[in-house]
Amino acid sequence: MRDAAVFECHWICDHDDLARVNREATVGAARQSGRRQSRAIGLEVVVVALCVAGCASSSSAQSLCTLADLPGTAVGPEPWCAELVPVPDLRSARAVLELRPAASPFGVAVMRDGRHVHDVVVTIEGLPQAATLGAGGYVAWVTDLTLADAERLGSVSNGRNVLGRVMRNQFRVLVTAEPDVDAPTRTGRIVLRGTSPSVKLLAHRDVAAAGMPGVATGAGDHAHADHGGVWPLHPMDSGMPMLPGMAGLEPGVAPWRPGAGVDIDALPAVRARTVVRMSDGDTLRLVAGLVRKRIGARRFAMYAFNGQQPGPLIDVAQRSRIVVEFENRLEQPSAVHWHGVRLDNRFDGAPGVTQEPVPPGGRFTYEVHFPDAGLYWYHPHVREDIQQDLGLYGNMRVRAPDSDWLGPVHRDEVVMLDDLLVTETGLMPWGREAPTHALMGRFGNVFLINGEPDWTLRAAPGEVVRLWLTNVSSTRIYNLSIEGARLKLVGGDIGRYERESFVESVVLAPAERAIIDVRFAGPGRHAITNRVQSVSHMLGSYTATVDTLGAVEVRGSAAAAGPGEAFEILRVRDDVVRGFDAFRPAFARPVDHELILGMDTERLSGALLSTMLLGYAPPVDWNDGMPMMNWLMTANDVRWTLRDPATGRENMEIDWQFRVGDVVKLRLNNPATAFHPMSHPVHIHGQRFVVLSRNGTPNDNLVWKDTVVVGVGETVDILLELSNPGRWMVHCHIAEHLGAGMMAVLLVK
Ligand SMILES: [Cu+2]
Repeated sequence: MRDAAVFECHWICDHDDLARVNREATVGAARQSGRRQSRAIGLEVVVVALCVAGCASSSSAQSLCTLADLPGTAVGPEPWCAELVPVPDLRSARAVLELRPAASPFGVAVMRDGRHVHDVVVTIEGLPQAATLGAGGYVAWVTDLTLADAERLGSVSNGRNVLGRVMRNQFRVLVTAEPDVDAPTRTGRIVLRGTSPSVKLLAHRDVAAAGMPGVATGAGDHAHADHGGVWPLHPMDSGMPMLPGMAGLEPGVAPWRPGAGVDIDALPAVRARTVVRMSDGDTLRLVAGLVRKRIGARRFAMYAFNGQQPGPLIDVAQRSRIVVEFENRLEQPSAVHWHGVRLDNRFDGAPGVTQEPVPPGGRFTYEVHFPDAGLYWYHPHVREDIQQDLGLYGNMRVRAPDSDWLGPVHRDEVVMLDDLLVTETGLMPWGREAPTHALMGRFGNVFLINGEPDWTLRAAPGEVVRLWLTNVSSTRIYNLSIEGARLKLVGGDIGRYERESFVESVVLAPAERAIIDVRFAGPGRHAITNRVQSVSHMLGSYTATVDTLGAVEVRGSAAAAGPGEAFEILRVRDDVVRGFDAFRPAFARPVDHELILGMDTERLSGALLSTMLLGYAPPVDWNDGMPMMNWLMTANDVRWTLRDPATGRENMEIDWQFRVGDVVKLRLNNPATAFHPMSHPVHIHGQRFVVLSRNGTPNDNLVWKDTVVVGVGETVDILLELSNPGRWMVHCHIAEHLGAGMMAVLLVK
């Protein structure tokens, strides 16, 4: 079983270190972006202020958020920290609010409806004895923005106060002097008050559109008509207004759709996925080509493997080796990457790193071996923003020798989650020369489960179905739940969790996997939903949003009892726990390497930089809160970066070298001070890692992973086992960020 002392030690030794590193990263990022700003728009004053705040000494080393020397300056990473200001006659008092993400097996703690779950810490100094104000003591409250709906957080005093849990989008925190310190309702005078960082979601509408990316279109004169089409209007969410100056703009690349000049009726109709059960040594022919697909009343030319969306489900036994003869019948070069599989480097399918791209009409033979049981997937590693989005994705399910590896269920369903961006006139075109949507990634407006817009699962009352989930979207993070069903989380990217847990929703970032057992109760039709709190950067507001992904029809006679009884038991997987034991001594080791996630702003105009500076970045991007700006920005306009702070090198300039057998601690730092900070799902090829901590809070339920989402203002420490020799990519799995340069290579000798 797990050694609590190791975690305790890890927690304590990491915490001081983390507060320091976070401040340094903040300062570093401010300095770096500051150099660029100064050249572009001369905002030295802002930079100096940021640096002073970042350099301020900590009065509470245990906290991420610190009482700064100057009032009104930054007190820590923006989405997690805010200042509480005193009322005028108590100027000596100061306080800082810290929101700590609650523990979650997904790393992102949200309610079923998408509200983030925070543990609140308030650090206070300089409050006078309550009696001097005629009060019995001080109490902290959380209220809505109008000060109504006050909810008691707890009594507080000078020092660090760990308070209750808050699940609100935007809120205020008050400290009052109460006659009765145990009072359940607020009657005393306010002494300190502040707002959640999310209140800073300022309206962009006040900013002129002069600095927008993109090029102006002439009325009726479409500059790119020769390239097979024109840019249609970008679909907009209702309630997501467009800036006045943006209506006449389009991205600075040509629009592109597949199948130009091809008669759509001559294309084969897309087929449903088949299961291909393969034994050691078997060969699969895998052909990427065009298909005709119908969604609603419309038909589109799309891509598919072997004519199927998703591509064939490869079902293999652990430790087997298969041969895949890939043929590219697309209009563009391609290659196949075997995501999460610790295979031989030369078959990793990373063009420019492990192989040349396969030209149209070309072939490549892959040998894939499967050392780990679990759920994996394959997709092209060339223009993922186009090829993966058009339907080139499929799963591999790797069976463990132990038939009871995951426990009994009635049956299994392998489920791929996707979203597709569709306009009035067809699929929204992609950028020919470079990806569009380079800011936030391309969010779709039609949801697909296993390629279908109206996927329906049939189940019996009491049935337990194991869902093997993969998120194949370009950028969308899901918060999935199923009405009328209970969910038990058993597995993640690479195998099982140490401990099974009941969850009310499943958070899945691009390329992540989850294995959940779902128990259905009474008969009826139940929606499979994605529930999030959507942000509008234009309005500065949050909206509860429910996307319906599919449905479950529960009917017929009740399912056999056995799996239903097993469902109620939460098992601790001792063999998984023991498997981590060899690595536990390394959990507390110093950080070996660090990557800072950010954006290079060299190519941006000064006016655009100034609009970005005003925004608030939520810790996780659940929706496209600025669809026009996002669409117009291409990978020619922005460059996303992984930066090694030790050398200053970025992306493909990074040349880290390791030896097989090395176990290294890698720190992924996503400073809130970056320009347009955004959550990034970071993927490492051909190896496995375990998430140790987020902002210093240790992970208490381990699972091997290959992809981890790093929220804005977050520092995620991972322990990376380098078991597999070769040149391996590390990159953001948002297709448009990868297309905008956010990648590096690790050499393992
Ligand atoms: Cu990214």
